[in-house]
Amino acid sequence: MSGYLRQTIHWGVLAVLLALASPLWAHAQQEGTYPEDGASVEGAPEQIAVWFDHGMRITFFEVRGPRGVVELSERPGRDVVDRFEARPVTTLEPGEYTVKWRGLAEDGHSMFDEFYFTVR
Ligand SMILES: [Cu+2]
Repeated sequence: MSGYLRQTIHWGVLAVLLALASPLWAHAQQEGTYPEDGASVEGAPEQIAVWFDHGMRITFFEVRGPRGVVELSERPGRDVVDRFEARPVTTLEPGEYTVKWRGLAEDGHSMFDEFYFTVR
C-alpha cells in the first residue's frame, strides 16, 4: 500500500469517526428560560432559570433590573448542568430585567445568550 493511499484511508476513517461522534459533541442550545424571553409577569418571580439540551458549565449569570445588578442566592459553579436557576435575594420590584449568561458547552464551545422579562 502506498503511503498516499494509507494516509487517505486514515483521513477517511477519521471522517467517519467524527461523523459518528458528532451527536455526542452536539452544540448545546438554550431550550428555555424562566421567565420566558419577552414575558411580562404579574408579581416578582421567585427564581430565574435557563435550561439547555446538553450539559453546560455556566461561568457567568447576571440579572439586571431598574436598580442595576440583582443580588442572587446562587452563583455559577464548576458543575456541568442542564438547568441553572438562581433566586433573587430580595423581591424583584416592577420593571424591566435583562438576564445574561455565559457558559462552556460539553463540546468545548463558549456559549452566551440573554433574555428579557418585565415584572408588572
Ligand atoms: Cu458547540
